[in-house]
Amino acid sequence: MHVTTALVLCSTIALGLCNECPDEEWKRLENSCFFFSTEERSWTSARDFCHRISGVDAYLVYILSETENDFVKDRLNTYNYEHFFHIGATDTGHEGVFSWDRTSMSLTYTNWSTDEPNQAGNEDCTEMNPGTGTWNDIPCSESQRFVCRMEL
Ligand SMILES: *[C@@H]1O[C@H](CO)[C@@H](O)[C@H](O)[C@H]1NC(C)=O
Ligand SMILES: [Ca+2]
Ligand SMILES: [Ca+2]
Repeated sequence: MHVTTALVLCSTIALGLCNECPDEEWKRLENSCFFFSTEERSWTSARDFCHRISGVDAYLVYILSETENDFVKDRLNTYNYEHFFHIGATDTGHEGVFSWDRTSMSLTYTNWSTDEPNQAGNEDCTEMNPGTGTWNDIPCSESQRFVCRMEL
């Protein structure tokens, strides 16, 4: 196909067919890209980092299905279970009601660890256990690795 024709098709048929993730640090699942940090930040700082990263419209990861949860968990496994990762669920707005960092997305799918979320002390942010793929509410100030997500 002629290059110009391909460009026109890519810009007019915005189906994500021609788009790619920003760089090789992002891993793709269908039309979403996921960034797995190696540095540690508080949940709030990680959220701000995701929003700014590469100038793209990214968020702390939101997880909408078991397939997506498996995808994220499998990549966290490459860190040998040493590191728990922030995910985008928070109940800072309304204690006990979790929603995703991405605007107005409440949790349709959840995979809480047994007896979580438990609001032990003051826990309004969420991490994923890389061994099990299950979730736990934690203090937002806790510093650890994190996952960002964007749509193509
Ligand atoms: C929880 O996550 C693990 C790992 O992704 C998965 O194997 C399991 O099926 C999930 N449980 C539910 C209820 O989705
Ligand atoms: Ca809470
Ligand atoms: Ca907890």
